Amino acid sequence: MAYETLLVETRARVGLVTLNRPQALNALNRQLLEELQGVLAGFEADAGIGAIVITGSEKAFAAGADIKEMQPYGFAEAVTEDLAAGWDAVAACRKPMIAAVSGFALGGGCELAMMCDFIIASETAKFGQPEITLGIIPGMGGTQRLTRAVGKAKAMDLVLTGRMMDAAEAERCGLVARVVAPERLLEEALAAAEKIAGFSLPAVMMAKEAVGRAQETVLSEGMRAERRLFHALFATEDQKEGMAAFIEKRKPTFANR
Ligand code: CO8
Repeated sequence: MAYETLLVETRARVGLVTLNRPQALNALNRQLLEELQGVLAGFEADAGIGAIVITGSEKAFAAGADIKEMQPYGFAEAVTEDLAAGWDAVAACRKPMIAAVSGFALGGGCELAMMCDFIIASETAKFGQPEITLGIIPGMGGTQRLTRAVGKAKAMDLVLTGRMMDAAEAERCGLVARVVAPERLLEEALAAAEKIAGFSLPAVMMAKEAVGRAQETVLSEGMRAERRLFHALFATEDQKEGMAAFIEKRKPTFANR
C-alpha cells in the first residue's frame, strides 16, 4: 500500500515506519495520523512482525503537530473533534515500538517519541515542548509522559520555557535510553528491534504491558499485575523451550515469534 506521509517497510520481523513530510519537518497532520494508525494496526495484526521502529529524517523526527492545520481551530471544534485524541490509538499499540530520533523532536514530535517504548537518539537530537510559545500547552501527553519520564523539575522547565534540550541532557534525565552517532542511529534501532522480535512474542508483549503498568498505577497494584503476567507465561511452550535450551546449552527456538 502506498502512503503519502510515511515510508513503510518490513525488515525480517521488524516493521519500519519513516515519517515523510520533509517540506514541513515531518509535522504531524491529520493525514499522517490516519496513515500511521493504519500501518500500526496492520503490524499488530501481522504475526510476522515482532517489533516496530518509528523514525524521521536526519533533520527532524517531527517538529510537532501541524501548526498550519491547527491554527483555525476554535474551542468548539477542538472539543467536538476531540483534537489530539486520535493519537491514543498510536500509544495503545501492543507490540514494542522504538523511536529512532535524529534532529528535532518537538511538541507532538517529542510526544510521539514518548508514546514509543523507548527512544534511541542521535547525538543531533533536540527535544522540547515549545507549545507555550504558541499560546497553547502540550496535548498529546507531553505534560504527563514527560513528567513521568524526567520528573517534575525538568518537565516544568521544558513545558514552561519551551526550550529545547540536546541528546546528552535527554539521556542524563532519563528521557532517552541510548545516544548514538548519527550514522549509526537506524542500524542501532533496527538491531534492538530485531533482538526483541527474536524473543517469544507473548513474553515480549507481557513485558511491555508490565512495565507500562508501572507508569499508571501504585506499587502494590503493579506488583500484582506483574505476578499474574509472570505466572501466565508458565503456560506457554516458549517458557518450556527457553528454559530447556538454557539447560541444554543451545539456542532456543521460540514457537510464538
Ligand atoms: N507545523 C507546520 N509546519 C511546520 C512545523 C509545524 N510544527 N514545523 C516546521 N514547519 C514548516 C515550516 O513552516 C517551514 O515551512 P515553509 O518552508 O513552508 O515556511 C518548514 O517546515 C521548515 O521549517 P523552518 O523554516 O522553520 O525550519 P528551521 O530549520 O528554520 O526551524 C524549527 C526548525 C526550529 C523546528 C522550526 O520549524 C519550529 O520552531 N517549528 C515549530 C516547532 C513547534 O512549535 N512545535 C510544536 C507544535 S504544537 C504541537 O505539537 C501540539 C501537539 C498537541 C496537539 C496535537 C493535535 C493534533
